[in-house]
Amino acid sequence: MFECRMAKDVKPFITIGLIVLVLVLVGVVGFLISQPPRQINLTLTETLRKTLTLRSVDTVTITRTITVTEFAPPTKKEPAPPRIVNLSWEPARIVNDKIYDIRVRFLVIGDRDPIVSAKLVFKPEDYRYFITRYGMRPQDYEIVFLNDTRTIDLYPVDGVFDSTIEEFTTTIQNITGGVEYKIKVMVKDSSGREATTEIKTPYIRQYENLGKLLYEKGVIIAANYYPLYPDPHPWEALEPMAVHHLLGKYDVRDPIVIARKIDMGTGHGVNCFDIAWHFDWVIDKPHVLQKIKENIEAFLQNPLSSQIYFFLDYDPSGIEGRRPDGIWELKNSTQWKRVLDDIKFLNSWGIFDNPRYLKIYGKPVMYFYEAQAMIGEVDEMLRDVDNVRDILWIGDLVYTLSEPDNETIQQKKMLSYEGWSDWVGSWYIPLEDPVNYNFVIALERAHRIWGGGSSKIWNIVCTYCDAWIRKPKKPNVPSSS
Ligand SMILES: [Ca+2]
Repeated sequence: MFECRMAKDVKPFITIGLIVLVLVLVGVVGFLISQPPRQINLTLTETLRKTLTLRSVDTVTITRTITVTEFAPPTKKEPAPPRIVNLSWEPARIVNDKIYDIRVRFLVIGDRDPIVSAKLVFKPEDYRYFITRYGMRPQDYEIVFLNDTRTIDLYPVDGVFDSTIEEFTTTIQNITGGVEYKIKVMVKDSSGREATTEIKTPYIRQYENLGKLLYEKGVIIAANYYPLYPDPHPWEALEPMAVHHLLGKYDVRDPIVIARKIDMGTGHGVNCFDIAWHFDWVIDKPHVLQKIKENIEAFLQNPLSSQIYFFLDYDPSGIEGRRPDGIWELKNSTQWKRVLDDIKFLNSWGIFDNPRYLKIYGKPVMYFYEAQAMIGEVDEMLRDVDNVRDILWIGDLVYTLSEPDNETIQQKKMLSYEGWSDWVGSWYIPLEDPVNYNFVIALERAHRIWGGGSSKIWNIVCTYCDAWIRKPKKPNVPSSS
């Protein structure tokens, strides 16, 4: 009874005490919630969760526990590898368009530890697709693309590896060229963390531009350039070929092929490409002509094309009325309508106005293939062409083997053009002495006869052609040869 009485007396106090305790605990939890998360004592949170069974408090506790986990003090962060910044190059020595030396610069920024090493690898771009795609012979690869690879240990500009930030610069000298180069940089910090970055140069010439030097001296040397292969003209159509192209059966649109041609040509004195425009196998095939146009445009878009001149070679196969003996006797303008259409097309294309199109006396030059087969109203035809565009025509007139037995006719032909050529292809015609063995004598004889006593001439050599320009009408162009 006493115990019951005691319990009865004490019960209200216990109830009040429990309520007070719950309120205090709720207040404590509320206080904790209002505090910055990292100040919460995890042990206290766990204690509260174990002590209290009230669902509402338990929920609050769990919520805070998750929050505490999110905002817990960060674990120690692993430093990042160093960063390579502003890797760049610039030419340091250029002679006649050839870059011999380049200067490379970059900055390295370490995250925590000092930089302890830096290395640079300078190596040619890989062009082994010439072997797989063009059929270049593997043994020719390193004959064409010389393996000029350098590995250079670098030291900071301030001389010491002692900082998280180091600057580097180096000069690569006497570059072989003939390729694009990769410049790869590798750096390391004192904890062994590494970083690598790579850039690529444009095509760097192998040879100095000797063609430019000759042009400046008034000598123009041209080589034929065929914008045909393999589309629209497959290489296979040329088989069997007596020679291997070092580059294989290349694509004339390939920028490396174009750069190699310009580099090798100008490096050996050529300063002009005589681009074959028109051939009898593309007559009346507009899509083929369009392809040739695109191939020429690929040439003109190449960065090296600004280091050489060019002009177009014109094939007159579209002229009507050719006789069985191969002669075109021009009698009326309907026969040369095709020539006018072609020149109109070229003029509207804008090709003559390209700054690298060869001009003599301010006129765009064209080579008139088979001019020696034209008789009759040649002057009238060329006058009609002049009304579309004033062209300086080099007539394909004189063959080394030609006998000038009718000089009157030949001299009249010459007067129709502002220049004429001696096609020296006869040297490979399988004839006996004297022409085949005394080619130079035969050539000099032809020049003496056909040169007509020109004193100041342009001398344009087009592979198998010597082109002669009559005595300049104006003295404002290079005229010595
Ligand atoms: Ca330093």
